[in-house]
Amino acid sequence: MDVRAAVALEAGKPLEVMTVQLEGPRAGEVLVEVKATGICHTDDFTLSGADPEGLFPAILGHEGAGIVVDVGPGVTSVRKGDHVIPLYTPECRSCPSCLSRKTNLCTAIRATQGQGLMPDGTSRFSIGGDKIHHYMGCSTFSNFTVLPEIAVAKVNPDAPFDKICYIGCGVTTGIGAVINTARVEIGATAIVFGLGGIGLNVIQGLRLAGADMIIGVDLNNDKKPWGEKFGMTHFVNPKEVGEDIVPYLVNLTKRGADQIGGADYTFDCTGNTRVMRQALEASHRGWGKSVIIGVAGAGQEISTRPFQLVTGRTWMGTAFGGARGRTDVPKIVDWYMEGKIEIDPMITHTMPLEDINKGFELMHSGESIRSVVLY
Ligand code: NAD
Ligand code: AHE
Ligand code: ZN
Repeated sequence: MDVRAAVALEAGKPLEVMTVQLEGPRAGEVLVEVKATGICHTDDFTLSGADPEGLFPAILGHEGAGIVVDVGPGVTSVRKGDHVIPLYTPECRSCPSCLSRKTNLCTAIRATQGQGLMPDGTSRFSIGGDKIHHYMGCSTFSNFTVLPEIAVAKVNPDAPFDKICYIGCGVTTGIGAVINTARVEIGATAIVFGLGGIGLNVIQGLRLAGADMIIGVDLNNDKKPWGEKFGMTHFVNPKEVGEDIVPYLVNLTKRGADQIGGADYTFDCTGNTRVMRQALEASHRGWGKSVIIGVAGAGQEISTRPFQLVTGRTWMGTAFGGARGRTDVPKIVDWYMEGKIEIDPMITHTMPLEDINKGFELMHSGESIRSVVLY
């Protein structure tokens, strides 16, 4: 069938909206009509050419919501008409990783997904007979896409697509990093570096978990009211501190008789490796946990003095907030429907597919929190 998609033809170039061909679902696959998709910083990262796994031409987008319109042979867990969220971290429930119960990183289809292909090693997208790569197993910058059955979460059909698409990445990543990865407890102190589409969801996750002191760090002062809206108690702009940010933050978090300082939990939501080091070193001696969420470009590495770890800090990372998609995503949609979490105010801009490049510009200028494309 002919579908409308924003195609990444080359690294560093704007997306091109065009008609492309999509083959129907094969065994174990589903055809989804995408109704809405968010634009995540990771789409921009891959489009920039910094992603070691970046392939071109490709149809990017991994934060969508839509309706199943067809299923291939053998599909049993979803049917036509189901409302679903595509999962870039699938949940097969039978691979060694899923069975371990120690990780959400299902390995069933990771190899082909990283090559921009469906699990059988082929692509469903083409233009004039030439292959176009899938992206993160989702390709939601197309009004129709094909996904493996294990990579869709069936959700409440009353939930609005234009809001719950954000649960496909940003909301789940931020809240999940707090709840699943760091396992923050009531009364904790925390520092969140980067108050964008992910960082604000870390902040609302910290509020949900009952953290006491929630410090937000961003170079952009416009992010201060945004952080406060979701539970941030203190804001720090590194450009205005006038000294090394680490001792400043350690001093700000001094508590108790020993007055050592450092936050119980810190989160990098910038993708900047220098910030990742600051986040680790601003965590508390003896027990601080620092979670890397940001994605860094090809060739970049993190470093610190091993003494930072010898003295009890833990450096950890999270993908998709440690969430098991088919199990956890429907629950997060329900939390939204029950008013336990907020999404609406974070979706600052919406646009038709034709204007998708505007969404990337708004991200670059820092004007948007999340832009959502409505089909
Ligand atoms: P965003 O562009 O919306 O937000 C980034 C924020 O960081 C902005 O507010 C910016 O002003 C701030 N910032 C940039 N440099 C900074 C610095 N040196 N110090 C303090 N603040 C700084 O991006 P986003 O959509 O929130 O994504 C954030 C990061 O998380 C990206 O690297 C993205 O690729 C990554 N990500 C990871 C996962 C995962 O599963 N691990 C999921 C989604 C996104
Ligand atoms: N492909 C990149 C890394 C990109 C990356 O880390 N992706 C995250 C999700 S970011 C969502 O916005 C992720 O889930 N990683 C785990 C995985 O298996 O891809 C690289 O460096 O090669
Ligand atoms: Zn994302």
